[in-house]
Amino acid sequence: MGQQLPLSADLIQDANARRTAALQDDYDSLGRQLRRRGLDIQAIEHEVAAFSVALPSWGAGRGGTRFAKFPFAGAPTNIHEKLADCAVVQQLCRITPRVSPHFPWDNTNDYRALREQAQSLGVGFDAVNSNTFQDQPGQKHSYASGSLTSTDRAVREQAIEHNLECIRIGVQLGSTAITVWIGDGSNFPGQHDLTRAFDRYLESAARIYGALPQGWRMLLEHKLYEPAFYSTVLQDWGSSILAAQQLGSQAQCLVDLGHHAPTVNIEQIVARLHRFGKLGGFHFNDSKYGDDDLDSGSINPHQLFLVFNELVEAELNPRAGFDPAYLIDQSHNVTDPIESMLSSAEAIAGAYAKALAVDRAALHDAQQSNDVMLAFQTLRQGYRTDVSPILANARVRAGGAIDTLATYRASGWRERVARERRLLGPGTGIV
Ligand code: PSV
Ligand code: MN
Repeated sequence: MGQQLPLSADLIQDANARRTAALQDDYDSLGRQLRRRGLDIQAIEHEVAAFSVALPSWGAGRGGTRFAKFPFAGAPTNIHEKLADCAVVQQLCRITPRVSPHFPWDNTNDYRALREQAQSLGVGFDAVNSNTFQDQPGQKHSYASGSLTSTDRAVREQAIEHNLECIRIGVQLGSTAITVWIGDGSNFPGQHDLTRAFDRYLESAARIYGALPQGWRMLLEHKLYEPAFYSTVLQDWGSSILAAQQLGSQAQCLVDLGHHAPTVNIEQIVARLHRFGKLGGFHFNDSKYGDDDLDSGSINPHQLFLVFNELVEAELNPRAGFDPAYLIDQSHNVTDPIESMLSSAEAIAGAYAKALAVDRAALHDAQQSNDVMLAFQTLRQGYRTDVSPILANARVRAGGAIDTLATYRASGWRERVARERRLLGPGTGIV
């Protein structure tokens, strides 16, 4: 099947033509600046061009909060329309070539056809996500008292079977990983036997792990709290790595940036997980208080940079199985989700480019000689670098837009699909 990308290539080219001279000017100036620091702009651009982050199918819609969901004209109403919106993001920014589906939200009756549709739109599929944190219409057993960790064997079996079904769908879509996040936990002290609940998690997770096809990974996602507010069964990276170690080499830990207490040093968690070969992937978002919903890099871009600083170190010192799956996971409440995903992809790639703009040799020397201020300033110099010309140049070379937001708005995509798609009503939010 041939490719039929959602936006016209001429539109992108015309929009770029008006901005090419300014970009070249900025790129040359940054190149000179980096050269004075002993860094090669083309080498950094090369790394950035090889970088990609997946899009969440659920991020194409307005996730809302637990209080409300505000509908907007042209919102996608099914996985096919979500794919089309994600393809718009990819066509403009060229670093989001995969979509991560979530089941049963993205259920459809022909996954072969879905895969073909994705291919023709210029995208593929990333990790599949299971959902045992909600009851579905017609479901036999409720997850009100837990899923993989329920005290009721029949509930656990149902939750396990759903995960196995996700793997089977994933095989058809060309995925090679399943991300398992459960909402299981307790709201009252005494409600759960904390040890036995974790035992049941390990037992259920082992059944899912046992069904992994060759070359697949199982990514375990921990979360401090919510929807359970006293304890969650997989609450932190400690529980996560213990489970991943017990399950085996195909199990790794997934770090969702919003799933930690506000002052936790996430970059150090990244370093620890990597040290033991258990850093499986990321869900990128940002958080001001305790949410996991805000756009990546919108609140604490410095933290994002420090995470990527550890990832660049990890690339230089890879451990067996190091191949982190990067995914945006955020809930867009008030923006056009395409605009949020474009902005987030840029923030994430930008944090990576800034980490690449650190003079590593100088940093390591300063660390080794305990020159505290020089180490700090060397790192800070990378963070201060305006890497946007590198990102824009990499986009253009791959066929994307210099100014993704302006080009998207000029395309009239949302207005066009608003005429074609049925309007979703207001609703309650997602987790
Ligand atoms: C839970 O808060 C989470 O981060 C998990 O990754 C879910 O699958 C996702 O959000 C979507 O609700
Ligand atoms: Mn997540």
